Amino acid sequence: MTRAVIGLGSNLGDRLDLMRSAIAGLRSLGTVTAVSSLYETAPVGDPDQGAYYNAIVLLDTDLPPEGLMLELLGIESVHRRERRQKWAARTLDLDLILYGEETIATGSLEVPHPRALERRFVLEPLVELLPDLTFPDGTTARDALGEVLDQYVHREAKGRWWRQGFTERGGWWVVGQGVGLGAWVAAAAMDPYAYGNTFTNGLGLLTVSLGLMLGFLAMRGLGRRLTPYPEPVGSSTLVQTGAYALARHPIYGGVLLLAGGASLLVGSRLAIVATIALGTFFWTKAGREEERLIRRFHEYPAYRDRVKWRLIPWVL
Ligand code: PH2
Ligand code: MG
Ligand code: MG
Repeated sequence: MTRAVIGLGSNLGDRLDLMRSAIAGLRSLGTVTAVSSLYETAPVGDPDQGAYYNAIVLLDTDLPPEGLMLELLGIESVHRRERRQKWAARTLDLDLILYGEETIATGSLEVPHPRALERRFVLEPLVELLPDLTFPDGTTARDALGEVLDQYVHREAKGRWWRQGFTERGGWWVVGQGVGLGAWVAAAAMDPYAYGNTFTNGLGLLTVSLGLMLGFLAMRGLGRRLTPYPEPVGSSTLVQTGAYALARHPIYGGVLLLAGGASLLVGSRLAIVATIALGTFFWTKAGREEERLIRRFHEYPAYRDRVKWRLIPWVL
């Protein structure tokens, strides 16, 4: 694990939303251990552009510096960054400021960032997070900051400004999912008309096993990309293998099989009704998610043509 220092900047479009979405993307590259306050800063370089939002993120990552840089470029391009000319206004700029204690100078990558020590919009949030930081050449960030106080920065927001809002994280869809699962548990636990025989028990056990298998495989395939609602951010790729080669939303499918099988095992008709309701809900939620995924992954329509089943292979 190496601690990387990443600088974020945005001066076009919905700046706050872009910064939040970028941080959500960074979380797929390692562990975000700290996020600075949000600063509004006067443009450095070409003065003929709007004010920036800037912030610093600390990321513990296993990616090598070149790999990390490629991922940062990937996140930029997802956010419609166009490289028309150097220092022009940009929707999102992600700069690798420091990578551990390393000094790197290859054709495409220079670390520490060559202009970091001259820019208050980098140094101010950096000193906020790491007051005693020293650069590999021996300069302390605090001393460097003392030299650039003529540049304008204003702390716009501190605290958890970077948390994505209710809607971005799924909003009522995620709440509804919790309610649906709770309703199923209540139905299974309270149903007075329990029944059961060897056939339904056997079928129940088989279905539960298939559900666990599908859900487990899918979660393992997603790894840290697993979220309650797919966030169309980051440079992460579309998972199309494993359980995702069988169904497009295999976790929902797994949960449905589990609920259906357990309903049979418990012998609850009420729980079977709740399972059908849950299935309808997952079907609709997955459809909404696909609209987001299509916008994020241009290969999604081809994937959908290839993988027919939305929730459960060969069934739904
Ligand atoms: N980035 C630039 C050029 N100028 N000015 C501010 N205030 N903030 C930036 O992030 C910034 C800039 C090139 O990357
Ligand atoms: Mg920059
Ligand atoms: Mg850059």
